[in-house]
Amino acid sequence: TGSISGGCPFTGDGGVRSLLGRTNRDWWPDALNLEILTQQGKSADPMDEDFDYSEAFNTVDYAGLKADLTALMTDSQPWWPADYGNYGPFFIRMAWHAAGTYRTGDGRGGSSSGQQRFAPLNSWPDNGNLDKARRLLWPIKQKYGKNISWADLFILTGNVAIESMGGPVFGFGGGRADVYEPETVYWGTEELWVDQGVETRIQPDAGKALENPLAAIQMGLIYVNPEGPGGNPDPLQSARDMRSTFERMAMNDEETVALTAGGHAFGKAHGAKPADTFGGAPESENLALQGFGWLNDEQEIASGNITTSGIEGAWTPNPTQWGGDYFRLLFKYDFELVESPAGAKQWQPINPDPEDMAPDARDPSKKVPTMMTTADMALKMDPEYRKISERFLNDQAALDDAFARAWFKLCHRDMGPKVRYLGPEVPAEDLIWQDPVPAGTTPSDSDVAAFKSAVLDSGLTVSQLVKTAWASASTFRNSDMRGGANGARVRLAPQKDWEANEPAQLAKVLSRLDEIRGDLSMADAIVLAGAAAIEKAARDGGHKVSVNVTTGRGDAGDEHTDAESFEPLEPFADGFRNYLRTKASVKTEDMLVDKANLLGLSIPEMTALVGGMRVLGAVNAHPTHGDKVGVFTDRVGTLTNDFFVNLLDMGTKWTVVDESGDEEFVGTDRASGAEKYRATRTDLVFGSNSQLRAIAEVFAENGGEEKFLSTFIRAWTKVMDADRFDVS
Ligand code: HEB
Repeated sequence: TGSISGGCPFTGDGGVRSLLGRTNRDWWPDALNLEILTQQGKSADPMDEDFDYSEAFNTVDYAGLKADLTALMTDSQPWWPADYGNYGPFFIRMAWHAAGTYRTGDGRGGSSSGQQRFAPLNSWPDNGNLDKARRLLWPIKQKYGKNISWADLFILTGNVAIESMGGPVFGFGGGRADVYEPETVYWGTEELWVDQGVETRIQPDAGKALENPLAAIQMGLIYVNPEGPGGNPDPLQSARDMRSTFERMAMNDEETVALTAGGHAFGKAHGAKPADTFGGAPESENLALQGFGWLNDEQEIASGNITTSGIEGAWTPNPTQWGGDYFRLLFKYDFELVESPAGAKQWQPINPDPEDMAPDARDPSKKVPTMMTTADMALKMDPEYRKISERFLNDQAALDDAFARAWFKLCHRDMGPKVRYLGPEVPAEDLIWQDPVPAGTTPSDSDVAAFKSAVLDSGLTVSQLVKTAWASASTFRNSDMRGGANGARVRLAPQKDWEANEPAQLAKVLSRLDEIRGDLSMADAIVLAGAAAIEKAARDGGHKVSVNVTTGRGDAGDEHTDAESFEPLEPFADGFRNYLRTKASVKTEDMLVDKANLLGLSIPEMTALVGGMRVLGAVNAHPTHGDKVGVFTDRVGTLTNDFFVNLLDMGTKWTVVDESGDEEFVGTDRASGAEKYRATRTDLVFGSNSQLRAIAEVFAENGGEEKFLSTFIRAWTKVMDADRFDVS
């Protein structure tokens, strides 16, 4: 395989599904419904509108915070006593699970907004008992208040835990602002979860591969099942699953081995008893438990009978000390398959030497056997993983470096460009996965004006200029803050060759812009050319507008670009340009909404952009109907509200022309029967869906053209500048 993209993000087996699969409402139909209070644009966020988390973070007493966190590690609480008197390992698992939901397919998940506080993640079986880890942190969160977000605190606490146990750390960047409601993310369609016997998603024999963008093999897991696929203790199959899931997390083999072995240098697994003493998950709302779930039996907790995963035991004899014991034991011993007291399958060293036994978590004078999970055994049994593991076994410094870097990447992968990182521990080194862009220079107003007029004399059409600017900027996704116009990576592989970007035409436009750009960066030239085209198009419609985009972008080169890592950003559908590569398992209009969400657009903004780009002729050529699909105007290239006026006109009758695909429509004159327009689902949904139709009406009615224009320009500018974290 090798590629991290792995095809269309929305292909699954089943038939057409909703964009979100199952949601909190399906899993907890009885949970308190607060959604009605967030209607009519009311926000769930308690912070003032002008609250700026970066400003707040920059005032935090960082050294004091770290000292408090270090002290917390060994401040054992009676309601959840620390194993070995040290919460460090527990907090590392908390941080890892906060970050580990990240997936490259749509950039969603990850640690950047503190989602572990909310359903479904707070209740995923794999996050078992992490409710207690978060609660242990509350006094520190309370003390530092709005100056440290939960999202930052989860990761920083993981870092401090590693440091406090002698582990290597590469750095920390703050800047993850909390949100106050669960994010709607596609987690899958399955009704059951991993603890209810749901099928595993990777089954090569049954022709089943991991559906994109999902990155876990069963509903309710962060990644793989520790006991092996579907509970089958086969290390090689486990390796196969680790490879696919960690690849979706942007991790290669070396990073996967370093992370897993490095993580399991610390702590233990918990499987003291069968899980029948468990209560429901936190979201099941047992009010007396105040947000706690799972294990809450005080007696069991006090006596150390803790069950989380069901697997029991530590990986090493020194579970609160960084070192090379994990690999030493993995290679020193043969392992036999055993069952934990909770009934989980795990691997135990055969005839361990006494010094290779682990201390009991509550009674250091007692020695207990160490263990490996089936997933750990994969690091020894899979030939590729084994090569890496053997290297780390013999070179501790290499493991230190690989673990520190991979951990840093894991925890920062979804934060976007490095300029977004805050605090005194941001590493100076630029890392390729940060998609670095060399600094640009800001052109003078007169240079901008001169370039804009040169663009209009360049022979390039409004449609070409708008499409090129869109191709450049619209890769942005606010899920992991990647993509966007800065760097002008639309000139580079793989973007320049994406079908959605119409490569031959794109190349022509880019080379013409290159000829006339003078001292401007290509990145600025592309965006300014789009702005010039829109201003002209509005002028031609009798409106004087200015499209005020930022400038000062830099140009990235191939040396700044991990081309493969950009593959998941390729659009398989882009309703804004009426582009659909292949019909997917979700409705085409769902994919438009998904893209609008990743671009941070509101419903009116999405609507205005679609209608505007249609009349500007900024649509992709349709395989059979050319470049007229959705272009409901006879003034192509003029910025008008024609799309909406003509869409809502009862004089046109619409019929579907590809019954099977339900994707293509023809609009005929109701009286004469003559063909007037061609359309796709993403065109007609604006007349068919009642909410979108209500917006279309606002844009089509008397006086609505101004409203349309201002909304279009606001939305356009938002997309063009979406990645300008370097300017405020
Ligand atoms: Fe881990 C723990 C699995 C990766 C870190 N883990 C754990 C457990 C399990 C696991 C089952 C137990 C839980 C309980 O408590 O019971 N992992 C796993 C798997 C994987 C992993 C399957 C994939 C392959 N880890 C990982 C990583 C990291 C980690 C990557 C980081 C880096 N873990 C961890 C820790 C711990 C764990 C630290 C401990 C915790 C405590 O102690 O509490």
